Amino acid sequence: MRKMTGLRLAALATAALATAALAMLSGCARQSPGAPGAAASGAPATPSTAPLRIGLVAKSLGNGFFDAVHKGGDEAARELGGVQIIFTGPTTPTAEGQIEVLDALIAQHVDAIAVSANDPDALVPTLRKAMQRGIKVLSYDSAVAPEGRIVHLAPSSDPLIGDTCLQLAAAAAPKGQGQAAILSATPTSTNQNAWIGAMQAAAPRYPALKIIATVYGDDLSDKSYRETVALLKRYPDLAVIIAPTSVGIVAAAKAVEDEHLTGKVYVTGLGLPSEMAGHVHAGSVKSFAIWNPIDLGYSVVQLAVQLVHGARGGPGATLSIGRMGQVTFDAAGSGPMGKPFTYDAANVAQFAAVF
Ligand code: RAM
Repeated sequence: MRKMTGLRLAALATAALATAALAMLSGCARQSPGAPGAAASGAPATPSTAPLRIGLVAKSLGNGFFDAVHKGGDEAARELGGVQIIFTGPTTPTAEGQIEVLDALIAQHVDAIAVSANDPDALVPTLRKAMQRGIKVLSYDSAVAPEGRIVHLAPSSDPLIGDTCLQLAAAAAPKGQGQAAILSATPTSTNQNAWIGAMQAAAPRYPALKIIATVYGDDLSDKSYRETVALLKRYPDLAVIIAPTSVGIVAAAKAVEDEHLTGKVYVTGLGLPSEMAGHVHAGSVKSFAIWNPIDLGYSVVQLAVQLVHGARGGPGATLSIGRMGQVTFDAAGSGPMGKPFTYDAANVAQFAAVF
């Protein structure tokens, strides 16, 4: 458990750094002291034009996935010029924490808000208020319900992600069969719930795999670890744990290794190569998948800037996402970017250097 405490501390330290960055920026007229954990970055505007400000909101701070999203957002801001990214989020992944952060961004009159939602519905009234005040609102990664945003940028299609998770689980399970359990993020997280739904829909195609439980680690390392240990004790015949969360998958792999179950129970799901390489090497993980979160952050900032400049978003629209090409939004105003990519012992080290 010692290393988990370290992980948690690392998360808290990152949040503290973000808060320190806010303290340093609090003298700046553009930065509201009310924005918890906000850090502003991006290219300066020309002296005569105020920069366009985009609030890029994470499910929580201290999560490496969103740090990579931030990196991509900054890249788009540099490329476009005159765009300032205010990267922010609550310290833990709750809708209440995000509402506080969103209210602070509204008070600053930012030009656009892009949010990965901890709850599809709870943020809607606050985001509607933002839109009424002329702020362009988008969700990315984890969707807000259509009435609370103009468009949603999905990393990939939900059915494809669900099927990929089951494919990897079947490949990991000894002889492709046995009991599987899902370790998710928070119970209200839009993206994980959609992916779990997609796994359930795909399950008949993998009849040798039996999904016997779904538990929630809330995208907190220590809770995810404890939930995994409890699963391992409760289901001694468990063959695979599927964690469709970059926080949960690391904690689950660590728990399997600490419980000396490497080689008996395998962990798969969605994770960052930089955080997973050690676990692939240790043997608790054979393979896992993810899309590039840097590209996701880059693309959502590209979209936000176009909406601010008057582009029409919403159902049926096709918008440019810079070096990533274009995205077309479906009837619900949701647009997928690409396909998840699979990592294993052959390629994980190479990508670990990127995200
Ligand atoms: C976690 C978050 C995020 C998800 C990734 C895969 O970092 O829950 O929303 O997309 O995992």
